[in-house]
Amino acid sequence: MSDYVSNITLPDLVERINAASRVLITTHTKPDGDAYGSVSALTAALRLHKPDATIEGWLMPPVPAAFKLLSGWPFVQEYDPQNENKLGEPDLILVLDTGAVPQVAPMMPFLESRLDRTIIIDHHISGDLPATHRYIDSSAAACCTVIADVLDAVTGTNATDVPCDVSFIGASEPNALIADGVVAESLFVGIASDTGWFRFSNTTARTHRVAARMIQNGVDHADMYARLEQQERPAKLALQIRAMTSMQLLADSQVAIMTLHAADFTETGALPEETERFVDIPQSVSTVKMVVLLVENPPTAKQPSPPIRVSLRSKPGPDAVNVAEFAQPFGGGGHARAAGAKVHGSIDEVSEKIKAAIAKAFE
Ligand SMILES: [Mn+2]
Repeated sequence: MSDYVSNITLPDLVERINAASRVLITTHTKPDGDAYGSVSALTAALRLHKPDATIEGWLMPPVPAAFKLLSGWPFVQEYDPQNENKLGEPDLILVLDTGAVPQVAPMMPFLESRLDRTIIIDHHISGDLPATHRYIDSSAAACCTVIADVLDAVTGTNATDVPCDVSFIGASEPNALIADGVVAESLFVGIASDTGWFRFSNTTARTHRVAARMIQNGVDHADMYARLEQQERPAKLALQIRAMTSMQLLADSQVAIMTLHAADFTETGALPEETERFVDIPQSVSTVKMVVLLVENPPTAKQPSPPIRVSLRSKPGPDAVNVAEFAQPFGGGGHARAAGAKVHGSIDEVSEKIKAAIAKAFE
């Protein structure tokens, strides 16, 4: 949607936040670090700033276990239609890090009748949630960067869009809500998470300036990395070894394909969701343009013969492969650089079909 832009100014947004007495803050399903950080930072900060108001932060489950060990977790709660009543009637609803109806689907019955008092605060480029007000900054790497601006505006601090002058940043701190340790840690989680720890192309000088303020306020970035990114189970590593062992290079080493069988899960004790990021590993090989992971999920009572899960990735750049197009004949889809499909049949049958498609695409 091309009209997914702000229709209120930052001072308007601040005025509405200051005027509200029952505020509900929420975000998208499957909350990531930016969703968690935005909700916990804003909830904790507004409780400090508006001690007489009721401020609630809701995250839709499932919430990754690592977030529950962070300092912002006690400030939020897991969404349950039951706690809609406990809050009382909110006079302001802030939807953070999304403006897309499918991403807030479980809450739509609640939101639908309250769109007049709902404000989206987001950094994405599209959205279709018909909330009356939007504050959108698509140049921000993370919604947490936008939240930092909002908190500075709430307190009258002017620290974000200034030249990189650390003495200025330090001087501004006494007035800033982000001087609070919980707020600083939460905002850092969101910024680190949405920028791939400052590696992705969305990372700018502004991103680093905001993150620098968090570090200045006591965030230990190495400790945060360990707590967020080094939390896997040994079973996942055992499964990763099997995925690596299965790897074949095809089409003059332009494609890497890995295959995991149901037995690989039962024998290692790993879970189907623990294949996350395996597709990134073969991309370290210079010639590899595309990575395919084929997964035969173990059968469950609910799904006695689950489909084969096909995950596809392409490196960016001039040699990029459109993996969404590749997935289409298999009934799949996704993004140009990350796509997938679920294909019925035995793993050997699906593997043969995928390999034939690879040979054709790279001939
Ligand atoms: Mn985000």
